[in-house]
Amino acid sequence: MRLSRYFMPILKENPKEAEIVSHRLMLRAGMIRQQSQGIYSWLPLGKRVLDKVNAIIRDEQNRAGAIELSMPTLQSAELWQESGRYDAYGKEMLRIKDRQDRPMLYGPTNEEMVTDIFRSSVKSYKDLPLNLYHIQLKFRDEIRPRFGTMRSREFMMKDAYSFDLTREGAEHSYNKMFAAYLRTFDRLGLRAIPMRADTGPIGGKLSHEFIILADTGESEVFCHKDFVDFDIPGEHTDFDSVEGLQAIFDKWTSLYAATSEMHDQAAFNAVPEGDRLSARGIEVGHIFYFGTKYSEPMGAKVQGPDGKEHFVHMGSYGIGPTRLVPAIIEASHDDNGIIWPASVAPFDIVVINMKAGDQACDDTCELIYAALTKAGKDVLYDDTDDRAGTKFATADLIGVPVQIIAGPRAVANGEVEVKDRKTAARETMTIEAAINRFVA
Ligand code: 5CA
Repeated sequence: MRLSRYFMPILKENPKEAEIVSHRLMLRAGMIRQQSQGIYSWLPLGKRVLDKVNAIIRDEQNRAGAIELSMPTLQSAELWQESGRYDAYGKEMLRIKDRQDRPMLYGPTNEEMVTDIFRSSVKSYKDLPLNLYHIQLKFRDEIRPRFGTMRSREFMMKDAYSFDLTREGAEHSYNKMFAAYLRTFDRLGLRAIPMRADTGPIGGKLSHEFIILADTGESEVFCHKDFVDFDIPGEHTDFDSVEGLQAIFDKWTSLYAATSEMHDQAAFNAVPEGDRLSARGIEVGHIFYFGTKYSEPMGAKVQGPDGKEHFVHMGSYGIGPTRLVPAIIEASHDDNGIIWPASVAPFDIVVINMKAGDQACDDTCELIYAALTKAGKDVLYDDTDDRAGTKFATADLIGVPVQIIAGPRAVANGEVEVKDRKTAARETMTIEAAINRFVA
């Protein structure tokens, strides 16, 4: 992508409305724009990051055996009247009427709709277990939308829904998502700790929130500090192994970890004082097991091996991609801007032409840009005629992991500089060496 032809509206000034660093940096880097309170457009740079986050989420959902579909944002009120949640959900639900005066709503979550899909076609235990997910916009009319896309009214959610014949089966489904979440957040460059949590309007007795420790987090959390160094389940984890996944779950729940709603001070006091971590955190995921809470009122049942009908046991599993992007920034930035983990960076490399219009600089940059693009890298080429200082500041602000800098003096020697955004280490090398480093 040539910067001169791209749309990346950088802000020079610090936006006054942003209270936390991630919101400030997302606005300054031209990633998002607020359209009305708590409702955002994702501008091209932000969209690239969001897509990369979603690709990792999708990859790990698929690995764990979940199957992607797509459900609409608008739902009929009837389904919610069946489950009994239509009145209970309260003011957070945006209620709408269509031209025939039929009550509709903008979905805050999809338990009812997915249960309706399930009951219309699954009739036998032989079709279980089943886990269906989608990545779709949701709307919750939050009282206090704030911190940009961290807590917005319209937001994106990956929501998965599992169906099993028995409670034991449902626990295995829960453990699959538990392990998939550990892997997902790790690949996003984050350390997320599962904590016992309040189930709120989704219901059920068992749930875990996945929390990233951050000073700007909205949740108050308490946990054993060893979680910070626990091993993440590997790429070859067998998601069909009941014992294997139970062992992962048991290990990751063996020490104290709870959000403030579930906090038990006496149990926390039993943790040796030096091992106690009492901090603030960002909830990036939440998983639930709620048994037959929706299947019973909505009549979602299958025939079991005993020939009888059984209401299915369900769980639901949410991740907030539009919250994850600012959460990653909270965890990884410096005074100059964002520092993206390579896995979600909007571009892999930025090529900075320090003197656009100078034939040697232009030729060198074109050569590098073409070679790296051909090798499958996402390359941003800063071919604008801005001052070098402005270009460096922009490259640091948008946090691309590698900068290849071509200035007239180095280029005259057949060389460029390669700068690592995170460490700020700079290396001078031949043009060929710079290309070869990234065309492995
Ligand atoms: N149906 C269940 C799981 S599929 C559910 O709705 N769970 S939830 O309410 O906990 O939301 C799941 C995730 O969505 C949260 O962990 C959070 O990451 C994200 N999320 C929830 N509300 C917001 C919001 N207002 N802004 C941004 N992300 C949000």
